[in-house]
Amino acid sequence: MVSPMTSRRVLAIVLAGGEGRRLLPLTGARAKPAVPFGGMFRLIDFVLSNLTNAGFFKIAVLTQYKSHSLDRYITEGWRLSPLMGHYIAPVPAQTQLGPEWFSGSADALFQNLHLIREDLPDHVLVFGADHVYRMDPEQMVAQHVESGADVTVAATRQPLTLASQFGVIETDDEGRRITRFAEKPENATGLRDSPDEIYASMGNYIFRTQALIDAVSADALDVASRHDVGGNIIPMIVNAGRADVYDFARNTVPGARERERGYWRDVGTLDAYYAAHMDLVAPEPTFDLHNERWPIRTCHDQLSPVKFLRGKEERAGRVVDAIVSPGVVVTGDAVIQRSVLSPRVTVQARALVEDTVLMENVRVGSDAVVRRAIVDRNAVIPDGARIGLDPERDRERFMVTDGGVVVVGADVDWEHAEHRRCTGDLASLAP
Ligand code: ADQ
Repeated sequence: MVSPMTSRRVLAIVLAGGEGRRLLPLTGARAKPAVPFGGMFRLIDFVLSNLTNAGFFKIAVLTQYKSHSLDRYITEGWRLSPLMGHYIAPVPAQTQLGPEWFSGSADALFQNLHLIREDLPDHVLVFGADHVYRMDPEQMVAQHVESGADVTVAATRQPLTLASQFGVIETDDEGRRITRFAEKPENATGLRDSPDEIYASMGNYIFRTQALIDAVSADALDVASRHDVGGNIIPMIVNAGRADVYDFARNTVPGARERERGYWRDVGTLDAYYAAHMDLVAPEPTFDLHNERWPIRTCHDQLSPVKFLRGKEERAGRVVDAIVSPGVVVTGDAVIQRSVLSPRVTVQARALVEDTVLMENVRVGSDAVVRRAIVDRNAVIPDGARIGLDPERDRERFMVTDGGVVVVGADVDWEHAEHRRCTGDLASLAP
């Protein structure tokens, strides 16, 4: 693919093999990039939308962990016309140099160097698949091409308290060249102009092709390496070559409100995942899924329109500050606020759903209360159940995060004993 602004040949590689342990139970049966987000989307939709909106249509998606449904989703949902050489192709692990799975993200790149050699790009975009944001990658490519750096790393300011979750970047006085890169350091110091913040790598990189080939090939020979892009490849280039930073705060996309500028969320933990959903339903959302000029695309089966039905009492329900997906049915007098309802959710009469994320095909019974919760797909909340009101009782039955969010696993059904094994005595939840 020729970059529209710089006329350079560019290949995009999306790293989508993350296991997402800290998102369990949501990643129990699916890869992290396949985790649903915002009702209609999956996490991988954000990076693929950003790349294709910017005109990058040659994308290899490296998958690994629980990749079956992710591979199918990409193949069926994100298929591009092969005309003009366009493709978005999943590349599962285990298909390349022998039977081993990739041991780390750098190893995944090393095992797929043939993709790069076949395509002969000038530059390779290596982007993560787990983040919620809008970005025009073309603006980063333009800086990278102009500077001649071996690698350019996208970066954003994050709280110092989160330093151990990120690659932390130190730069020269101009704020351009990376002088130090520490992957997930335990003791980081804050920025000079803002001591409570660090400059964090977003896990999105652009490499000069030969610099990438040299770095991952050298890393593959290093038996002590963890074969990790952030942990090994970037520090190697910082020490031996030229690594620059791209300040994400400068990036703009058409149609986005000013308050969305710099919005980027690593939804790697359940609390972060929940908080990013609450950003969507805030009265003035910091991230708005509606933007026809930079759409986030997704793929779904045909779904019926949303239905709001009158209950027996002839009173209508109330839905405010909520995202309601197609196929949802809300019956009489139910109240839904500050919540995200995914496709085919059913909410029965007089139920209260508040500050909650309901995934696909969840059923909330009549008179049930669900508050500050994430409910995974197909779960059935019985009539009159109480979730999110009594932390002690919730902890007996479900996972409750440090931030106090109750997480109800997929396929939970109070009616069927076999599910009690993983979720406790669900039957006792009903009054
Ligand atoms: P992490 O997200 O913790 O930190 P990692 O688990 O390697 O790093 O995931 C990075 C990306 O690579 C994700 O999209 C993941 O799905 C994917 N991935 C991981 N292992 C893979 C494999 N073997 N094959 C294919 N894909 C794989 C990284 C950087 C930090 C940075 C944060 C930002 O290392 O420096 O700050 O991202 O979130």
